[in-house]
Amino acid sequence: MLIKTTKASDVKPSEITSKDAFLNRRKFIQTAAIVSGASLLPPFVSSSFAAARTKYPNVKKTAYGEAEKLTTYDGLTEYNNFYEFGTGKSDPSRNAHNLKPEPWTVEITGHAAKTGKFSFDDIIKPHQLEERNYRLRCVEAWSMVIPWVGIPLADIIKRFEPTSKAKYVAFETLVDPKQMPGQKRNALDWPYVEGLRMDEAMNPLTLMAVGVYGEHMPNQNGAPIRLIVPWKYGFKGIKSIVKISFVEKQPPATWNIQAPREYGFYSNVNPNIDHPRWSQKKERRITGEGGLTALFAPKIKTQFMNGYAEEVAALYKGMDLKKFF
Ligand SMILES: Nc1nc2c(c(=O)[nH]1)N[C@H]1C(S)=C(S)[C@@H](COP(=O)(O)O)O[C@H]1N2
Ligand SMILES: [Mo]
Repeated sequence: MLIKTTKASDVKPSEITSKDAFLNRRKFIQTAAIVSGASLLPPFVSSSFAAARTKYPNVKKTAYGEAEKLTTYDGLTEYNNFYEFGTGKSDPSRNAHNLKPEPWTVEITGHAAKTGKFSFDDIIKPHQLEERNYRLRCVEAWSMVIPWVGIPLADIIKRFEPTSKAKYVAFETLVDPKQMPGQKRNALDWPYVEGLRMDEAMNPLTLMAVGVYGEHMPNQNGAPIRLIVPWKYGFKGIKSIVKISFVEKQPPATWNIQAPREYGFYSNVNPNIDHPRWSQKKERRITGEGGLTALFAPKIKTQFMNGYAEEVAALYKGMDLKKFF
């Protein structure tokens, strides 16, 4: 999805090479740690590779995706898109230790009875956390299955009592180049922004995710709180959210304003509508096993609405999906 820096398409061989180099280096460092003792290692090693992992005490299991083969924890934390930490797939896992997800504040603004600044705990405390396995289909034609921990966005939204003027919900990611070193360059216009129509935001599938595998969200996956809209391309799932606004007009969305011919506002997963530079008919599932990368996994068919059409197709009834892509 690199637009400003190169004309490159989805997954570049150079990224795979650097990923392999990274994994080999990591193995070397782990071995070195066992041999020599961690205290001899440079400080970045402990902070980026031994990030503290914290379990949530009370997560309700659900039936969502229970039959799916999950992407491993290593897979979903070592192959990421999070341009705030660099544009390479392994940049987030290397650089996201700079992010401080605690304390965290989310500002709620716009057309709602209750607005203001809320701590992460204020946002999540009143709710039961759920585990849901969702398919994540990146627009670059790779996919994962991730056991998210989260809360239906609808339940959170209701507490702020949006008014009838609130037709859309807009989201913003943190801007702080000290914590997000990728923001020192203008690979994208910061902040990363996204938006949903109100009925999409209120759909029971839409999740505010705060973790994976029963644990707090890894920094590179968007700690401490990020959006998951499983029937849309992965880039709609904006990470490390600091602002939620209830607005009247369709809000800007980062990839849509960056390259409007390539990425629509809706961005529903649709194998029948190719990206101008590549097909969307198939995808490579990244399981994380055997050091699999997007280049080497076998291709599988991409499902209409990522397989969630039964739950969400009604949202787009009467709309020309070629026009509103
Ligand atoms: N703020 C922000 N959110 C983001 C991105 C990003 O670069 N910045 N990348 C998006 C893309 S393209 C994808 S595919 C998903 C990847 O989520 P994951 O790393 O948790 O798998 O995050 C999305 N959210
Ligand atoms: Mo993506």
